[in-house]
Amino acid sequence: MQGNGGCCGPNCYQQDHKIDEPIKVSQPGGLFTGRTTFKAVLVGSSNVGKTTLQHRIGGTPIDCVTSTIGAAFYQVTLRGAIYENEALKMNLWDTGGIEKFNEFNLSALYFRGADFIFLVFDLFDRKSFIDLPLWLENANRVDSARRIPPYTILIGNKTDLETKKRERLVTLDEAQTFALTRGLQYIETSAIRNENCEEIKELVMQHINKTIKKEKEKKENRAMEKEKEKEKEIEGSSSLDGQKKNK
Ligand SMILES: Nc1nc2c(ncn2[C@@H]2O[C@H](COP(=O)(O)OP(=O)(O)O)[C@@H](O)[C@H]2O)c(=O)[nH]1
Ligand SMILES: [Mg+2]
Repeated sequence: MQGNGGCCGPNCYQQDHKIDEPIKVSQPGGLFTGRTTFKAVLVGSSNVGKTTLQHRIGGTPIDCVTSTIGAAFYQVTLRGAIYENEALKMNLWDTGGIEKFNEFNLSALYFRGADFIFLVFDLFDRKSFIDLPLWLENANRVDSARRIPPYTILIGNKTDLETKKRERLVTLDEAQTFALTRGLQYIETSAIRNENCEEIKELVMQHINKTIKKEKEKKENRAMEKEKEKEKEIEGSSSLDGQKKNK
């Protein structure tokens, strides 16, 4: 999955960052337990700050293989992982700018198996907020058959532009209501000033930890139910034995 020199697209920084070890990319989607790699995709209108956010979140850039869909991803290490000895990785995909020409129509390959969607809008570009449902529709349309829907974090970007003289064009209340009614997590950032960008990773970690915990509880409950059923069966058969002996 690594780059091999000169074939990289506009988002490739391979020359600047040398990758020494082959990077394992495990299959995304499905249960979180036992997984070490997760997939996240940046979505939203052009110019809202997706690429800047990707750079802020950081990681090792990986490219080339993705040139067919005009996208690139960074492999980000997640700290505070639930597995003590194993670092979790998040492959964070950027659109590579194709949303400019292909609005609300990012390819299925881009979304396939995404565990997280970072849905970005610009607090000073009203249209980028109005268009959010169309981006959500795009994401759901291409991957509607999946069992576990991706966890979506709505990101209102460019908080730094707010001054006494210049008011934001999307209020906090509006954005929070939008997120709440659709079950999304909401966060505001300034990618340019690197404010609140680390918190996105924290939200991701929190969700991973929560999901793994839930999966564990579910598994334990199922095991307990099986145990109870077994006990019932044994009780049933031993009372039958007793009846036979009494005869
Ligand atoms: N003031 C401000 N500008 C930003 C911020 N994030 C990105 N930009 C600028 O917005 C423009 C578009 O950013 P870019 O990351 O390319 O957006 P994309 O098209 O969504 O990938 C660039 O000029 C960035 O420097 C931010 O938080 N604050
Ligand atoms: Mg971009």
